[in-house]
Amino acid sequence: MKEYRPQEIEPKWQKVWEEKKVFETPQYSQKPKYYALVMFPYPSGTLHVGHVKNYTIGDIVARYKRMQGYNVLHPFGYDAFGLPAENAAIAHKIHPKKWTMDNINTIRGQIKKMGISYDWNREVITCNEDYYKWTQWIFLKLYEAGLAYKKPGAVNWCPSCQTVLANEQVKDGKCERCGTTVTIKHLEQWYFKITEYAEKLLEGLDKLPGWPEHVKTMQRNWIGKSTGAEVDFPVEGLDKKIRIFTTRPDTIYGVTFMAIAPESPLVLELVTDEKRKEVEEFLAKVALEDRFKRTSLEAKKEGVFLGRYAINPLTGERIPIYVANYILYEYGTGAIMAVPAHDKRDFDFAKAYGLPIKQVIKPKDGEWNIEEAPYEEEGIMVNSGPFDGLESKAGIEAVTKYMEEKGLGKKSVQYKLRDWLISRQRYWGAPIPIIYCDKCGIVPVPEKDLPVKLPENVEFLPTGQSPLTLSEEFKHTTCPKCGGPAHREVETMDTFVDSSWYFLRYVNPKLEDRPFDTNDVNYWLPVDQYIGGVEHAVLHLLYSRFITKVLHDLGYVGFDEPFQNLFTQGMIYKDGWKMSKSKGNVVSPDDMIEKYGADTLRMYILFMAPPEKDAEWSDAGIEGVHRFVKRLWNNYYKMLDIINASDVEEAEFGREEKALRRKLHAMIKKIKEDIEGGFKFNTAIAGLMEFNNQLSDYLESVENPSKKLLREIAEKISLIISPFAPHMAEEMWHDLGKETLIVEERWPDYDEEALKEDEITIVVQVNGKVRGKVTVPAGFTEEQIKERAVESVKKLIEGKQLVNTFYVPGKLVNIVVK
Ligand code: ANZ
Ligand code: ZN
Repeated sequence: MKEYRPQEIEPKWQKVWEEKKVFETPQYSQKPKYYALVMFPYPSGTLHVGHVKNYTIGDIVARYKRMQGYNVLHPFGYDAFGLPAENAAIAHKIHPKKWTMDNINTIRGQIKKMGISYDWNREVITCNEDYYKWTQWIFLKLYEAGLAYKKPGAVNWCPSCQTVLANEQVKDGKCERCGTTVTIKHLEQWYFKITEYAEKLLEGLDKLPGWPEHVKTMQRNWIGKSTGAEVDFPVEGLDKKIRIFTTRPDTIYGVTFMAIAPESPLVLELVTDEKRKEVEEFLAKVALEDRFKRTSLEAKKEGVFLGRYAINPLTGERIPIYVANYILYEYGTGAIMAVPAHDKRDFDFAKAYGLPIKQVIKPKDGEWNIEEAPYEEEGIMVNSGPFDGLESKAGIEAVTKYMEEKGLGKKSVQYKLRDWLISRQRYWGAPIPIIYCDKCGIVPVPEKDLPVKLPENVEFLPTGQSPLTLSEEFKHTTCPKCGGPAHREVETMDTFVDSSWYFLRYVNPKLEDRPFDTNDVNYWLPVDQYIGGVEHAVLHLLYSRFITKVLHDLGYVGFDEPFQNLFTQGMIYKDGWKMSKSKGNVVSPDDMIEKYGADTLRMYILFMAPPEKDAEWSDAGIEGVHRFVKRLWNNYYKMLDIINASDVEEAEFGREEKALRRKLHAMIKKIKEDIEGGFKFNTAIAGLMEFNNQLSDYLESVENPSKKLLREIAEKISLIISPFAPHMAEEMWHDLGKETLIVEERWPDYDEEALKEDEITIVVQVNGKVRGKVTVPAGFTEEQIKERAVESVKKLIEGKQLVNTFYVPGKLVNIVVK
């Protein structure tokens, strides 16, 4: 019998697929389209099995859909700009481009050995000029639309990465990439106005039933929409007003102080002379503190009285004004009306500074001791003059309406989302296509002058400034408007800009005069299935949606959501840790392929856990799957031996054959449902394992196996496993005598008829007299048949004692009663 040698058959079939160009996707086809996309990697080294999981899942989807008659687009590329390349340049004196391209070559080789069905003609590399030219074009389009602008301000600075970070790249006050505590710097930087799309980005989520709920929730929370009111509190004795934002206008009768953010210019405008020194000292102290810690819910509440009072516009009460550390300057209006009875932070502050706590909302039922804890829920308004008795919701409306009528305030919607800071003080990114001219000011680079190329010979030094700053050749240019001397923007774009549109470029990767063709992208997009890590929930996935919506509104694409369905896969751990070079716990796909073959590795990755769950790598686990793969192979070639033996007679289907055929079709049904019902590849493979055992039993126990049945099983098995273990499937199919490639065949459907169990009808006698009939599955045991027979005559024998039952196989049951 033929031995299983993955090291021979895998490269062989990979070559055939390549030569026959089977994975090259026609731009248009009669078949329905299907765009299967995996998040492209950052080429920072070699891939480990965790990365490969992503591509394996994508490949199952792509191959399965292809075998269901779809025109499948399944491309691959590299998110090739970014810091690690530049850090490697500084550390090893190797140019970022060389470092990146070397890594890409390694990764490409690794993936090809996995047998992933990519259309390699569509490979996209974001650091290539023919790509970043169009990233710059997108910048210009946003600039023209007023959606890219430059402003000074406090920005997040990573001292280790030596560059600014977008808010989305700061996790719990730390750099998302390197974990260093983020500090604040004051810089003039470029932003994309993603806030203008806050509402559209929220609304769009409701049209994405194919996204996991938790990812949508993360995006909703990140956008952070709050509805409430802005109210003006006049300052006593000054011709000034403090504007606040509140989500709880129903609590306005409970305001006992006001609080302003330390960064607000209002603080120094309002403070009295007596209090000035104390306040200035407080501001100096806060300025040194970590902004993220300072405003966290748990942080100690601190502040200083400004010596000044405001007037509550509804009650006319005098309200002391404080500067307080827990107020964010960038949110709402940077000032609040404080209601300690109903807000925890205000409560803590009031307790610390001995300020009154006045209850104005009470629970619908029961009492609440407001001195002990704030009551933060909605309830019934009390101590609120004409509004007493209203429920919070109605109260919010009534108070807001009243204020609007009196010109005291107005309804307001606020978002937590901030504009996307896209400048980076680094070399290895797409240069921002902007020129500064002393005469003309900010001048965008004309489209015809794109790309603004990165100069090759620059020095890489960890200075905190872009190396482009030091490149005279790059910096000096002429103004496109007036022709006078001018200089270029020396900062580059966040790499998340590169990855916010790569899925469009795959459609027309070689187009020279446009980033993509509108008709072509309208045909291929939205992406039918996107697969990647959940860590991008509010980064890449939000930015891509934003850029798509902008391109849609500018008329370049006809759809406004890029990804119809999203699947987030779990990670692979080793020895309880995320795989990383520094932990030394990386499992390399190359080693596994050498040892077991790519088909085993693919099967193991899919079998180890539900693909959305994190899973722990186990050497014993892959061993086990490898043994299964070999058993399956052996059964297959045992079947082929029987099928091809001339001295074996064709036998009729007996009971065993019918039962095995039923199991075959039940398995096809199960695997189909597992795949289509949501990526249940692990149970699909378990189903295959179970069937393989049943097949073994049959082959071992039956003397004269049916050739016809074995031929059907062999055919179906190879087709079924083709998306999972494509090389082995191809080899089996070929050895079965087929002249086509299995990848171009249809995935099998199950035979509804075969699923039906055979039935037999049994006569039921009581004390020897015929009393009826029962129909039971042919596979029933004697015990089961007798049980059914007794059940069918239950009424007749009620109250009598059952003495015995006799069974004449396939014919009758006689029940003896007294
Ligand atoms: C009075 C009040 C009474 C409030 C009450 C809450 C409960 P979200 O849901 O996050 O939008 N706030 C407003 N601007 C702030 C800022 N810049 N820094 C810190 N806190 C700020 O929260 C809105 C609420 O957070 C606002 O409603 C305000 O406090 C506070 F029983 O106003 B509230
Ligand atoms: Zn000029």
